[in-house]
This record gives sequence, structure tokens and C-alpha cells, in this order.
Amino acid sequence: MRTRAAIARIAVAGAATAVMTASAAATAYAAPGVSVQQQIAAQVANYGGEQTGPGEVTYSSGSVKLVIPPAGQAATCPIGWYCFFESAGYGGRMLQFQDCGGYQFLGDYGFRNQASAWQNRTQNTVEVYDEDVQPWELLWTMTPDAESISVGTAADEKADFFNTLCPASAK
Ligand SMILES: [Ca+2]
Repeated sequence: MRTRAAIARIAVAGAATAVMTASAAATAYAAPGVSVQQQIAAQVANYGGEQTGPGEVTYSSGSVKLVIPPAGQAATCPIGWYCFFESAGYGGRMLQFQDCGGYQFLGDYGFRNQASAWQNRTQNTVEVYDEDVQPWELLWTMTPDAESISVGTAADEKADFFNTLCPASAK
């Protein structure tokens, strides 16, 4: 518990900084006529990573990717990954992960308080939390090979971090 609390405190401190930079980026996302490439450039400027495709930024040696689809199109969560979507109906930006066995923070990628839908195309189980309330609230659990087209009003745009449990068959 002590370790977990310490991790969250670090995340809160980091997120406070990220929120300030994110507000400028959010304006860019919302502005009409902003190209995918401009959004990708803003993402890299604010949150690092490496552009690895027309609408893709890769982090952590390939274990995390942010995908910004062309206007009017949807990103696709690949087999072997679990994904968070910016909009209900699997629209907007998509943030995808594959690792199990620990905590990860959406704010590291500009995705804090953003997720509205998810797909889990792994055998991992993912517990998603809101850290803006005390005690932290478990918002939803992503069971293996499941998805949610909308997380619902009570959980919408609240997710901050998650704990990924490895499949029982894995070590
Ligand atoms: Ca939150």
C-alpha cells in the first residue's frame, strides 16, 4: 500500500505540470483545420515520444502508442493491445498499451480525464481508476477480450491511471 500511495503522489505532482501544458494542446485539437500532423507535433512537443506513422506516436520502446486518426475516421485497437478512446463510439484519439503487471498513468501521454470508451484485445485484466477523489475510485475493469462503447456518464473523462493484471497463465 505504501508503494502504491507513493506512486500516486508522484503521478499527482507530474499531472499538475502536464495539465498546464495540455491546455494549450487541447486548444489545438479543438481548432478546425488543424491537421493530424500538427496534432502529432503538439503531442510530441508536450509529452515526448517518437512519431512512427502519419498519425502515430510511440513511447517506451514500443509498449505504448498514441494514434490520431484522420478526420472522420476511427482508430483500430490491434489484437494484443488494450486501448482507451477519447470519444464514445471508439472515436477520436486512441491510446494503446500492451504490458501487464503494474500501474501506468494516462497523464504521461496527455490522456488524463479523457477516456470515454475502451477495448481490451488481450488476456490481461485492467483496473482503471480516478485519482481526483479520495479514496481513489475504481471506475471500470477491462476484462479480457471485452469492450465498452461508452464508459457512461459517471465515469466519462475521469480515468487517470490503471493497474494491469497479467493473465493467470503468465508469470
Ligand atoms: Ca480523474
